[in-house]
Amino acid sequence: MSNYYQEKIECASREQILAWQNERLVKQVKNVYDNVPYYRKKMQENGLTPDDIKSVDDLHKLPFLTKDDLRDAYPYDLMARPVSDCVRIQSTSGTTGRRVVAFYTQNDLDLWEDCCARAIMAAGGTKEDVVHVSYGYGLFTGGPGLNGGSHKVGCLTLPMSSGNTERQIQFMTDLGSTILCCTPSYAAFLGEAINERGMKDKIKLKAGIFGAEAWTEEMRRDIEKSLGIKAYDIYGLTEISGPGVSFECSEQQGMHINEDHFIAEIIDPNTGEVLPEGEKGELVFTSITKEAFPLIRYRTRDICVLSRKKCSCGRTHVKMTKPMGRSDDMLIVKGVNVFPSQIETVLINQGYAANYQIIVTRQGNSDRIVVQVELTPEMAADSSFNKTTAAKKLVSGLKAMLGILAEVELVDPKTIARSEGKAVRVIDKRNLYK
Ligand code: DLL
Repeated sequence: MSNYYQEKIECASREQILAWQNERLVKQVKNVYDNVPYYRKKMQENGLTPDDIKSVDDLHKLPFLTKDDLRDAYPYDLMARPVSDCVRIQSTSGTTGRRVVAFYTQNDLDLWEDCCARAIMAAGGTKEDVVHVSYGYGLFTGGPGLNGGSHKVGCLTLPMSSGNTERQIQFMTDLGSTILCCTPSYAAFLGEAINERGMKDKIKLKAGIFGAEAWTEEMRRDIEKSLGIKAYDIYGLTEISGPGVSFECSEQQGMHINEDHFIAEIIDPNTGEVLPEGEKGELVFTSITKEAFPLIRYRTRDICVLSRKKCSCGRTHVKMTKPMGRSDDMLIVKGVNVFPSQIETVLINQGYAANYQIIVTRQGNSDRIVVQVELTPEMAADSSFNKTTAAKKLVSGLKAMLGILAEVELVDPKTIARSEGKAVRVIDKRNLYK
């Protein structure tokens, strides 16, 4: 068995974890102040210098970073190291306007892979395992992260990437894959495909590490049943490194956050006030060991609860619940981050008004997104207006903007209900957050 499991770190006392965090935070704040003009300016605007931050207790004084900051600073202005020190970028699944690019030094990659290795070990992985990675490879962090973690544990690693179900099943049976890493929706799909082909007896899977999108306990049970495995949740985001920011252990009750690398806070999304442990709010991370792209108090927009209740696995790092929703309007559809504003941009560019509704459903295990768009009164009155051609043009504009296929339904003017308050743009029927 690999001795990769970092017991001294993962089961350290609270005092030890705090000591690491205090020391690393002070160093990191000085680092960004000295090397990231964008953040230095933010600190100065708040009347702060690095001397004001002496321990984690002072963290709340520091300004937040948001996705808007990342966009303003795109691509290089939040880097704390020169490009020559960096060896990799990864990027979110968003599109041009919203794309987030994160940078890594070799050491950053090493620590990120450590986090993913911890997740694999927590799911029972050892060097005897055959790890089947069906997260996408490339800019998305899923494939590269779990791939690196699997190497660290010493597992035979199958860099499958997503898609091509026949090949997935063939490799899985021929090579005896024991741990599957992919999105929960793809795991459910593979489960169905394997059962449809009567191949369940031929697979040796024992565990799965699934994340990157919201999934329910019901979905977990379905996947566990259809693949005959134990299914573990894994959470992360590109900005903070990728998968492995937190992961589930054998208790399957919340995900341990790698507190030696990331300080987690829960805030009230409306006021920014830090909430006590156990309260529901927006998760905020400070990366205290990142070299190239260290983010201080980054607002994830994910809503969850933190808990320091003793865990039966022995790990002492704080646990987060599954995300219970988002404090912004981002949707994750077919694994891709979608903002209603992107859809609106396409509509406006093609001459429509902002009267639309986005309906997301799940059929079997695939997401379906339908955009209902009102014709303008001029379009409706114009006898030469061709609805089929117009809808096709919208579909292709949306494909270019979102990178996924969205269906379009053109409806008559004034048929989409107007709301008296905030417009209800999104109807998400998937009920993923419970
Ligand atoms: O999804 C990183 C990742 C890859 C995580 C593979 C786990 C496995 P992004 O594309 O930047 O990164 O998307 C990050 O996805 O803020 C959450 O809203 C959502 N998310 C990630 N993991 C989970 C999860 C990757 N386990 C955004 N449950 C995050 C629910 C999740 N939502």
